[in-house]
Amino acid sequence: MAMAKNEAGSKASYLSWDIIDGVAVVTLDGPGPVNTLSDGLNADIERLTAQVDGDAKIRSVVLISGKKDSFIAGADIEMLQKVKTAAEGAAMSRAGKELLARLERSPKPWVAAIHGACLGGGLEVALACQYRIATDEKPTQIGLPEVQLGLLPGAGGTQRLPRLIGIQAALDIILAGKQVSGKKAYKLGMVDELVPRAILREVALGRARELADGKLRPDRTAKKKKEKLSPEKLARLALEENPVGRALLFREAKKKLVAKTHGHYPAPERALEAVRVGYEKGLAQGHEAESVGFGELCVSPQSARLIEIFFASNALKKENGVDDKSVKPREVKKLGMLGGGLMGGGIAYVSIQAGYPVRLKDKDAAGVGRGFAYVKGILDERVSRKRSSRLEVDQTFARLTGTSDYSGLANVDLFIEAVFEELSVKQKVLREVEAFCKPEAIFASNTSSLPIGKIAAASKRPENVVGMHYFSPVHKMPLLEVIRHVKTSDETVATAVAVGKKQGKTVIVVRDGVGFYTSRILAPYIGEAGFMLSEGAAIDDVDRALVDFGFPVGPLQLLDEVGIDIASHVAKIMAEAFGARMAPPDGFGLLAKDGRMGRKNKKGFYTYGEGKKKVDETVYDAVGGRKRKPIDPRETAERLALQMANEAVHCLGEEILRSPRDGDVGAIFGLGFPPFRGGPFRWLESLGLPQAVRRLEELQQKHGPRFAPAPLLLDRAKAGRKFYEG
Ligand code: 3H9
Repeated sequence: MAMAKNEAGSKASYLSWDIIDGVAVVTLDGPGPVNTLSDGLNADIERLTAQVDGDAKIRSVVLISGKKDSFIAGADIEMLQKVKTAAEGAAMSRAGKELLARLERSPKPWVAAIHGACLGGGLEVALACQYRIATDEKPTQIGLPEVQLGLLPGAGGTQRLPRLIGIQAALDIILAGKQVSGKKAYKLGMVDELVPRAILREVALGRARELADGKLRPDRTAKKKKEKLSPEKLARLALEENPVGRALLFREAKKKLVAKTHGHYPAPERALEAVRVGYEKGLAQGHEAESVGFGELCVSPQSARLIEIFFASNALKKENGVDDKSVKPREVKKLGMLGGGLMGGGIAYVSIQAGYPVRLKDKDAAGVGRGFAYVKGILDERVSRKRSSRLEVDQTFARLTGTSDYSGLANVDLFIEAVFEELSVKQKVLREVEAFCKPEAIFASNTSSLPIGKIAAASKRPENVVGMHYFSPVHKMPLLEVIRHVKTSDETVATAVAVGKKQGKTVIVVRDGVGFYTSRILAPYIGEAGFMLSEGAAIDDVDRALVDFGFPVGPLQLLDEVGIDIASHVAKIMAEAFGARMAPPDGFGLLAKDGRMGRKNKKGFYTYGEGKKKVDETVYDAVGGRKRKPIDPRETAERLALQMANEAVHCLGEEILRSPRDGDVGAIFGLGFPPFRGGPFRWLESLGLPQAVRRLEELQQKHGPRFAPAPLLLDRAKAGRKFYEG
């Protein structure tokens, strides 16, 4: 396709354009690493629309990004953080919509040429265009993630998306804050065409011309949509086409939502409401419900907390994990995985997925085989869920080799051990590795509680020894806790952090100590659940109270998942280290003794036979008998959460943690602390530190010294200071 030469051009600060053959090709390229909808870009688009409308030479428009991998990543989140009132937020939403309505109604067709992140307000811009083309490449992610920030799509997304792809399909995206690939977006009808990046601009230019000439009329009728749908989806669509069916659909969606959010997350509920109003009362009212909802959510505490977490995890992505920013990680070309159990297999998987060749060692061929089978199982699931092609997973799997002796491990740069949680076993493995490995090789221990310094005591090169505490299941859990003992070198820490980030983890670095950070704050929380049982509470009542507080599962259910045997092993280590503060309640310690291990042997706090999971009443025989007493759920949740948060403050005071931010991220990403509460430190701040001290002291009076407020909490409360300052 021959291109006419640039006829006119302009450069504003956020975009520039060339007019080619009557098409204004607009390149979005604002300051900063990604394009965002900021006051600056909005003003430039406004000027551009006026120019397009008034310039007879322009017949259509292409919007394309000048950034490497982002089209538009949504509204500028920092700008949203500055919104002071709901009215201001709603006005911002209305102004954005007015602008987009001008594109939508323009007689000159607008084409969105999408490569990279096309999220939130970015997708809303694309939805207002008359035609959308996306690349079929990895960086292209299209979606409406607003609810993950405690917001709703405020620039028309709740109205335009359902009308484009159907209500249920749109709700799947809006209510979960989902992002999909270019290919999936095409399948869903969110974009009209899918092309390789190399020809994106050219194809977009061609389509813009065809649209202007009336030669291209995208057919998005229901009939056209139906051609692509499975019988099941057709039935769903039929439901959407009449008011009774729609009412049913909205009712079901609301029920499902509330069951999931327990009413803690107003954003998806407001988004659902806006979609419903748009169908039941018409577009104008739907848009208005969206704007009002957006404004209110902008100033909600839930959104403030979720946005803080977004920025906290972004900041962690850029850090090397040590105070000296100039420290560089060592190059890791090959990884050695010692132990092929659940953890070892999981770590091997995330490592080969990150591109590392991994040699997996276990004590015999059967152990190696188990590790391989575990990795293969996860890869096969990716294929069946259409996340990867067979070719891709075969190539990934080829990076894994195995051995039952130490052959093929001499050139390994980083060893990660995940053998039995026993100091002597870990030290033995360390000594064996050091007998043959390169002097600069790093030895990382995946332990959840054993002090790294004690493991490193067996080492000739303790500066190369570090902890890498992964969470189970490794391929799903987002956190990695890197632990440095007194002699670990900065370079070793930075290397462990860099590897963890490459494995896709959010990484916090903590100082060595029994239980480090996450296991340490989990112990008194779980222990308190045990005390509740000893006082006569029912298992399911305690679990429900914490789920209602916002945890994904209750503490006793969590124990069943982790393994009661493993937890009681860790609890013993904790009680030895911290004394009375972490001593388990009477009877609780006996539970592991009669082979009660949790889900893995179908014998825990619950029974896991056929049918519905049920409380195993025989547990009560060890903790005061089967007659149980009702509890106050709010008080219960507060009591357990305060145990966790108070211990987190101990960790900050003892400099186990480097910052409250790391403590909040660690508790949310590692233990499921409710994200909308912002983590233990933000939660304590939201209670007010003097009030938190008062509550702890009341609980101390009632239940004993384990509730004594941490010294740092007392200091901060007394001084009228917070954890996050400045
Ligand atoms: C919205 O759109 C509301 C509308 O519906 C209504 C309007 C009326 N704002 O993550 P990275 C920064 S709500 C400000 O490291 P990656 C980020 O902080 C918004 N800044 O890169 C970082 O800055 P720095 C809905 C943003 O490649 C840098 O860009 N949109 C924004 O791993 C690089 O980011 C979202 O929720 C933003 N919107 O991932 C999308 N986006 O270098 C949020 C990015 O100074 N963004 N930054 O630390 C993301 O999910 C990822 O950043 C993205 C890139 C996938 C885009």
